This record gives sequence, structure tokens and C-alpha cells, in this order.
Amino acid sequence: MEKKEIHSSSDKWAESLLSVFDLALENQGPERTAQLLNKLADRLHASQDGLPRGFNTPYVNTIPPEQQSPFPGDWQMERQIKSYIRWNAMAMVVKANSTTNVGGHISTYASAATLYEVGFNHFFRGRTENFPGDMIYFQGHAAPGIYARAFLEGRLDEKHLQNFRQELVDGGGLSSYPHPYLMPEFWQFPTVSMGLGPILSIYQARFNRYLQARGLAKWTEEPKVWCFVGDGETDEPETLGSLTLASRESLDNLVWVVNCNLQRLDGPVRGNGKIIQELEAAFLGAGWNVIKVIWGSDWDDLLVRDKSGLLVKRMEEAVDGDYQKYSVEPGSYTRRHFFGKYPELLELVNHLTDEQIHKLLRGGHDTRKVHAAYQAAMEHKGRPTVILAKTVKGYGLGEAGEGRNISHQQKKMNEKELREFRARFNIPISDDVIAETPFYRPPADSPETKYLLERRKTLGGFLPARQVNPASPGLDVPKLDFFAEFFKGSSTEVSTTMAFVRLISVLLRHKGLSRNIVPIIPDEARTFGLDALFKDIGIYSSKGQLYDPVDSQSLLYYNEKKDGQILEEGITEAGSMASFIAAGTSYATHGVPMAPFYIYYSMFGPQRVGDLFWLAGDIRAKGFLLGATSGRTTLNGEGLQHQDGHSLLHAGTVPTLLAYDPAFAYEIAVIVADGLRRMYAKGEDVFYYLTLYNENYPMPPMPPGVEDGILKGLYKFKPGPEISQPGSAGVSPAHTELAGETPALPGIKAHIFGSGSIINSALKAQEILAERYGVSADVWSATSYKLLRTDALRCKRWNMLHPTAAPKKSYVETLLAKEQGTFVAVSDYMRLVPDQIAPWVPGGLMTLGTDGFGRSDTRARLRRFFEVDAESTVIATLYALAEKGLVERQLVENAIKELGVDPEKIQPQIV
Ligand SMILES: Cc1ncc(C[n+]2csc(CCOP(=O)(O)OP(=O)(O)O)c2C)c(N)n1
Ligand SMILES: [Mg+2]
Repeated sequence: MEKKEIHSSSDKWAESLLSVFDLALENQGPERTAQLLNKLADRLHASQDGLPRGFNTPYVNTIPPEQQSPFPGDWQMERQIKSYIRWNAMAMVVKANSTTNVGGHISTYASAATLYEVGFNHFFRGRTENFPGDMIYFQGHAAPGIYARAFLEGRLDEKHLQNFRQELVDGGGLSSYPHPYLMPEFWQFPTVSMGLGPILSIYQARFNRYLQARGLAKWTEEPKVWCFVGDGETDEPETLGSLTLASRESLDNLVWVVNCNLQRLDGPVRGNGKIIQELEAAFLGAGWNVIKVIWGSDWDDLLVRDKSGLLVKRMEEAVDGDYQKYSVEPGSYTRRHFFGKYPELLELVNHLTDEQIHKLLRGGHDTRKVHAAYQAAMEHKGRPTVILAKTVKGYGLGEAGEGRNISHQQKKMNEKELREFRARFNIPISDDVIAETPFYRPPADSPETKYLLERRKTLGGFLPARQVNPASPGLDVPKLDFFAEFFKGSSTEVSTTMAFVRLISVLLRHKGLSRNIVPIIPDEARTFGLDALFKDIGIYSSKGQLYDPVDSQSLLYYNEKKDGQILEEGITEAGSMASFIAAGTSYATHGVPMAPFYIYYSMFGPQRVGDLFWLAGDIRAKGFLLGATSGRTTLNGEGLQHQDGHSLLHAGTVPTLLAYDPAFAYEIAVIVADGLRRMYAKGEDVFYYLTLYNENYPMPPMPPGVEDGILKGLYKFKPGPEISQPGSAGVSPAHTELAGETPALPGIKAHIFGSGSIINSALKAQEILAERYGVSADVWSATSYKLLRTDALRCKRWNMLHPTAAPKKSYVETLLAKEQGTFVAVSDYMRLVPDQIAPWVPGGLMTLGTDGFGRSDTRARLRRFFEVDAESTVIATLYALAEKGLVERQLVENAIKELGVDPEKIQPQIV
């Protein structure tokens, strides 16, 4: 009774406030009224310390029934089609797991079927001549449903479905998740590593605008980017991390649909709260247009009849853990626990049976509500839209997993459960075969098939579809002689980073290629000297430049332009990679090949965003990744978290990523020229990683005939001197300790592999070895241990499988076969990098590298510390010779003393 009184007095307050509001709205208009309300809210917050500011609207649908756009389709027909798809999606997984243990997911698609089907029947447009197609990021775990639809469309047959997750059987099968690498004509976007699809979609939508602004887009109507996201997936930092970019850039070409089935894998996403409300606040705060689709049409009538406002109050009180329970328990439970909390609400549902209460739909399962939300998203201008759709995980699975915590892992159904599923969705499968879960496809001339095909035809064709037009011209890439200036060398000291900056500015003048280059930088352009490009090609900004930059008088001012070419991403390596991927796949998504050059601190590459590197391989992105400030000792001063001595190992894990560690300007030119040729003229789906260093030294001219070696990973850069002076053949008198007194060792040969700027250690060691120890060491440039290893493994495997055939010899074996002496490698990377080729080096490989955490200090001290300086290289070479009995051990001992290396110094590697 007391409650009731409070309730009605608060009603009076509410009524009078609302009438003032109505008056204000009528007389002052919406904008003034909004200002007024904000002022009042400010006043409230100023007077009430700590009062939270709400970014939420009530827990009901954003679009009220009276504003809902009419549903243009045949509801019944679409329901039946969807039911068949549901059945086949389930059957694929159940079948696969009846004979194998390959896994699969039923319940993600079961919750999202309506969200997809409304899209397929009414919104997602396929590629046509003047339209690249809408770009749809499907939730990876919903793949069975997408395959099941393709089956109904006749794009896949029963054999495909039968071989779901069995790609290696004869004739091939379907990959578990969206992988363009594995199904290059079907999937466009890999999404199953959670959080990556969402961030990619934002940058994809922005990249589409970039292409358009630069006059490169080939469309008459702008495509939409749709991203389907799991509610659990929103916990990934990548998912929500770039939301403000989308609103800042007014990306109204972007629509997200968050499938809020309230569950992730282990249990509820927010058992004690409400994920939809939490996300609403986040998206509203980030400036998105938010459309909540919480309740199905059956609730409309209840909400209208509830004059007390108690229903909405109750909806807001219940937490997601409760809602999950309502989806599992019978209607009587919901009647008692949800409606039963207030007698008025019990009355409100008096006319409904328990069964009807149980079937009160959630918004995301209601075709009309979903359609209205999508339509509103289409029509919205100026901001990206997110649709927060409430669904039930495992919808339709009944006791087999609907709404249950185990639902995500559900892969099997017993006969009883199959019968229930069949009955619920009206699937024409007879009792005698149901236990085999046969697939069902309506006949080609059935109304369902005709309807489905007609819809797709009207919308421009099937999706998903990845199309690369083999006839479309690649890029007119520069020939090698275009880079002539880099082959001449330069006596001025420059770094490989500076050489690259020069190279990109030269490329930007190449007629065939310049417009297709996309320089991408996460706030380090000035560090790398790329700010020279600001003025020439400008920084892309959808708004142009609304201010006079402080440095406008200077040559290198921060020049933002509507058709700027540089993507200056700010401090986001994940975002920059997303841009790299959007640009690097433009040849497929847009039919417009683009060549991204993404330059960044190498330490913050694969170590930070390795999963995006991996994805770039999967999605068949092309382009160049440039890990600048690389090397554990070349980037001096910066210390442990900046000095990179391992990105080459990370990069080596991506099968299609060609990883290079060039030492000289001409090597960079040869690699980039060949990369451009392979990716953009030949059409190979590979991409490149090049380390760049910031140590300055003179760039030598290119020795003749080394191009092939540069590309394959190893070539002789500078042979050691002829040492003719006769000596004591490797015998070093124990008493000889002073420099210069050690006798020369004629005919003793060594080989030092160097990479990146640390090749200078090798070159200096070459001099010391010749001058002081009579050893002639050839210096080789090892541009890619990864490629050498791949080639060597290929040969070894072939030999193993063809044991009686003449064995093949790898490049590195052939190259080194005729060399005498011992082999040493020195690298600014971990020893594991050169160790990759050790099994194929005659007599083994002695490696020096930078294992361990970096330190802040000078280059010289760092190189001594990590034992990769010239002196350490000399010692290692002499030791390797001693190990082979080519010099005496005493000589090594002497050299250690002569060269001032402390044999008891700490080992940098922590073991
Ligand atoms: C980065 C990453 N971490 C973990 C997983 C494993 N995983 C697959 S599905 C899933 C739960 C997904 O929940 P949600 O996002 O709510 O999607 P739903 O299936 O409920 O639609 C998890 C943890 C993954 N695929 N990717
Ligand atoms: Mg979920």
C-alpha cells in the first residue's frame, strides 16, 4: 500500500514535469528544449556530488512501434527459409561430430539467424559492375549458418556440407570459419579471432571514404560495411577501442549489429548487469547512433497497456542473469518471477498462457523489428549505427542447449531433440531418417527457393563472395632500372630508414604507381623523416584542415587535406594494421589494387599486434610492412621496451610474409622492386616485412650480379683479402699477447654473415681478422634467413619423399658448397634468426645475436654487452676456427685479451 502511494505521488511529479517538457517542446522547439534539459542536468550534477551521469535510455526498443517502417517481405516465406537454414546449420555440425571430433558451433547462428536473414533478404547488396558489394563481417562462429544458406542458394552442395571442417578429405571441404586464405572465392573477411572483425570494419569503412576522396573508388553508390559482433566479443579491447574514429569520421557507411544473446562461452556476458545498457552508454558516449532491438512485437501490446510504467521498471530491474533464466525456464517461472514481482504486471499478462509467456519473443528474433532497425540504420545520416539486438543463445535448440551455459559447446543432439527441432521449425524430414540428420534443400522450383533467389538477384548477387578479377590490370610497377640511384651508393652517411624514405618519395613520382601508394604511419613520421611527405602528398582528413597549423610557415607543416594520401593514424598500431589490411585487400574488395607502406617502430609490430599480422596473411593482404628503429643495439638509448631483437622471428611465423633484414639502400630497392612486381604485376598473394635501422653509414654501390642473392636471402658482399704472407700455419705462440705480434695464418678462411646495420660489425671484423690474425674472412649479406630456411626445408622434404632420386640441393647449400673454412653469423636479432639455416651450413654455424632484454646505452656499449660488435665477431670467428682445429685455442685466448673483451662479463641472455 505504501509503495503504491509513493508510486502515485511520483507519478504526479512526473506528470507535471512532462507537461512542462511538452510545452517547452511545442513553443521552443527540440534544440532549445535539449539545451534547457542539459542545463538542468548540469545544475543537478553541480549540486549532487558523485551522481552518475546517465548515458542510457530506458530498456526498451529505440524505435517505437508507430515509427517502425513496414516490413516489405513475405514474412511466412522468410520464416520457412530461415528454418531450413537453421536445420542445415545444425545438421552440419551434428553430422560432422557423429563420425569425427572436428567440433563446430550451433548456438551462435541459432541466436543470429534472423539478424542475418533479414540482411540477406533485404539489405546486403552483392557486387555488380559499378558497385563493389556491401562488405559484411560475419561472426566467425556463425559460419555454419552462412554455409547452410549458400547450400539453399545452390552455391554449395551436400558434399560440401558433409565435409564441414574436413578440408583435407578428397574433394575438399568447408573451413571452420571465414578464411579467405582457405576459401578465396567465398569468404572476404576473417573474423574468428574476436575483436579483429570489429576494428577492421571501422577502418574498412574509413578506407572506403579515403578511396572515394582520392577519386579512386569505382562506384556510383557507396557500399555499406556491416559488422556482426558477439556481445562477449565486445570485451576485447580491439572491439571498442576505435569507436570514436568511426563517429569522428562520420562513417554512416558503417553498421554494427551486436548479437546480444547475453552469453559468451562459459556463461553470461554480464550476469549481474545488462550488456545492452552498458554498450548503449559506450556507443552513445562515443558518438554513434544506437538502435536497441530488445523486445519482439508481442511485447508492444503489453507496453502500451502498462500505464503504470511498472513493466519498463521491471525490465530495467532484471539483470541479464535473470533474462537468461527466463529463456530456459517454463513460462510459469517468468510469470512468477518476472511479472510476479508487481501485482499489476501479473494482471497485465493474465490473458496469456504460460506457453505464450515463454514464447514472448526477443527483439533480435523478430523479423519485423530487425528489419525496421536495419532500415533506420540505412537512412541514418552523419554517424555510424550500432544495433544492439537481444537474442537467445542456441535459440530453437530446446533442452539441447537453448540459453544454457553449455550452449556454446553444444555439438550433438539426440533423436528426441532432433524431432523437437524438426517440429518447431516445420522441416519436412521423415521419422525413419531423422536420426541421420539429413540435409534438407527445397526443390529448385519451390516457392522458397524461388523467393530466396529472386531476393538475391534483386540485391545484386550472392554473398559472401570474394572476387578478384583475373583480367583486371595489375599496376604498372617500376622496373629495376627505375631505382638506379640506389645502386650507385652514396658516400654521405645515411640509414636504411632514410634510404627507404628516399625510395618512397621516388616511387611517389612513378607514373604508374604513385596514386596507388598508401603511406601509413602511427604518429612517427617525424621520427623516420617521413614528414617530408606531408607537404607533397598531404595527410588524409575527411574534414580537410579547419585550422591554421602552428607550423604552417615551415616546409614540413602538418598538412591535412581532403584528398591527402598519407594515413596518419595516431598512436594505434592496431588501427594502422587495420588500415594496412583494408588497403592491402583493396584489389579484391574494390577491384582497385593499392600498395600500402606501413612504417612503424618494429618493436610495436607483431609483438603488439601479431594477430593482425597473422590475419593479414589469411585475408591475402598485399603491401609492405616496415619495421623501423629495429635492432636491439642499433636503437640505442631507448632500452628494454623499444629495442627489437625478435620481430623477425614473429614475422617468420606468418607463412606468406616475406621477411627481410636488409643492410644497404640497394638491397631495399631490389626487394621493393621485386615485391611490387610479384604482388601487383604477377598477382601473388604475399606481403613483405622489411626491417629498417637508424644508424648512418655510407651506402655502398651494388656489386654486380647480386640481385638474385638479395631476393633469395644471402650473397657474398665483400670477399676477404688474399693473405699470401707465410706464417706458422695457425700456431699461435702462447706468449704472444700484444696486438700485432700474432703471426699470420695463411690460407685460413672464414665467412661472416651479417644483416642490417650490424653488417658493419662483420666488415670491421673482416679487417681485424686480416690485419691482426691473418684470417681472410668473406662478408656475406644475409637478407633473409627465413627465405633460406623455407627453401632448404622444401628440398629436404622432397629428398625424404624421393629417397632414390638424385637429391635436390637448396640455394644455401649450393651457394656454400664450394666455400672453405668456417661460418659465423652476426645479427642485431636473436641467435634463433640466423640459427634457422644452421643445419645446411657446411660444418655448422656459429651465431652471435642479441638474446635478452635491451638496455639503454650507447650503440658501442650495447654491442659489446650483447657480443655483436666487431671484436666479439673476431673472437667468435677465431673460436669457430679453433673448434675445427684450424687455429690453436690459445690464439682465441690471446685475441680475447688483445681486443679487451672481459671473458667474465655477464651473459645478456637470461636463461
Ligand atoms: C581472440 C579470441 N579469444 C577467444 C576465442 C574463443 N571463443 C570463441 S567463441 C567464444 C565466445 C563468444 O561469445 P560471444 O562473443 O558472445 O558470441 P556468441 O557466440 O555468443 O554469439 C570464445 C571465447 C576466440 N575465438 N578469439
Ligand atoms: Mg554472446
